Amino acid sequence: MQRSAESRRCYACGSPRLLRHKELYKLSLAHIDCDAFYAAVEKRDNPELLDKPLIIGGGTRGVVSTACYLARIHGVRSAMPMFKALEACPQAVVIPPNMEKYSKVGREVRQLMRELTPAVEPLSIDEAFLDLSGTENLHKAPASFVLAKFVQRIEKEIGITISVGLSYCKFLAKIASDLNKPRGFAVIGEEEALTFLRDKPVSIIWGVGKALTAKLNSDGIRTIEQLQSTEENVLMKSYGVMGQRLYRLSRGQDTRRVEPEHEMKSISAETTFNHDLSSSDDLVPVLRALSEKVSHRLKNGEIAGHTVVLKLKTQDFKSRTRNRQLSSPTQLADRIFHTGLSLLEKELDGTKFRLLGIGVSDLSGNERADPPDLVDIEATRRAKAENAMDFLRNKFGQKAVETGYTFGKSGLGRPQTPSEHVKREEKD
Ligand code: DCP
Ligand code: MG
Repeated sequence: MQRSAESRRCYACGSPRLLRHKELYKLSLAHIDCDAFYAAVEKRDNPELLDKPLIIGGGTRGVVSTACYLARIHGVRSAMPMFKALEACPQAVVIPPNMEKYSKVGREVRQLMRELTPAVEPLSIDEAFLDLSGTENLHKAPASFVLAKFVQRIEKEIGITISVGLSYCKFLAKIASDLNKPRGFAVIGEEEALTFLRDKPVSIIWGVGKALTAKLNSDGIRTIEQLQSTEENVLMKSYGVMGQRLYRLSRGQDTRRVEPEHEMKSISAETTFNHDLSSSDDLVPVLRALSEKVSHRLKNGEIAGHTVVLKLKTQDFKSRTRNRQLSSPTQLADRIFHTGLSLLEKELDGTKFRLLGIGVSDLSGNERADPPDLVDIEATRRAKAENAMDFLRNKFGQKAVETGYTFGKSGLGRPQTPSEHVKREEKD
């Protein structure tokens, strides 16, 4: 970006990469994608890897998850079988993926994105659309400047690089972010959209996968220019609803809005019984199994809930919901279960129940979850035991360890698979 033709560096962000564009002050829809994401995180954490070709992959799937740009020079690509990748680049360092670490970094990047605008729509672990329209007053700068600064911030604070595509619609912003990777910053304006798209293959159109590309090709349509010169009704006759999309996108017309991520409000699991149940003997093992399910979801998502919610439905379809706030957020099956149990015990008066559910709400990250309980030594001991069980389950599978509550029960009150489900309620 530059103010005058003589500038050697952008006056706003200091970058030596100058960029000029007629619509630079007007465009505000961005797509951001991290470069060689998993590999970049590993290089950040081990500088010895910086100048080495790096492949993240292997493990049980035996394929490449990603490769750094050095390894890509040798032809290594995502989803390639590992043996082929090593044939292409025998000197590559191979590291198995550490998903927990990458999810954390992905979350940190999204968090910083949300400081630019609330309109952030994540598409995957390392990419998102951002709508920066209307944020000029807040930032005292147009979107393009804000994004250029953001690139620097991510490099400095997170230690990885990103590529930015800036346009007026989702379709072209996503294409743009891929144009100059890595550390790319590409702009596609409204005026140039038609010419930009003209010679591109039809396969770059959003929703045109292998099958449709093959069909279009066999109908003699290879480039977007050919779609641009075809009438809408003709395309619709041949390709149905997709024909309309082909017509519009080939002309750079895309009105899809950036839909901010709906944050989760609660996580719960519930089950409807085949036969209505009323006794503690039948209900408690179900409660335990459901608590473990909820806990598993929380641990996987690195989230915690501050309030435990018990849900019951009586034989005559009346709902009962009981809540209890905890002293600290939890992810532990043990805490969810014991809190749920004390709520459940008050309801056991002979009433027959057709449904039991347990969950947590007031969700947050897991940073402050489950501090050691100095008062209840037993609870701390059980928490330690649960962590040990998690370790074994991660190593040997979910069914490797069962607790006394669920082990060897008749199965009568156990969740009945068809109706059992885990719910993620979305915030509106
Ligand atoms: N990924 C994977 N298997 C694939 C594709 C991707 O496991 N077939 C993982 C690894 C990537 C991450 O998802 O690091 C993000 O996917 P991208 O397609 O954005 O690829 P990269 O970020 O690795 O590279 P690029 O710079 O091309 O975006
Ligand atoms: Mg990426």
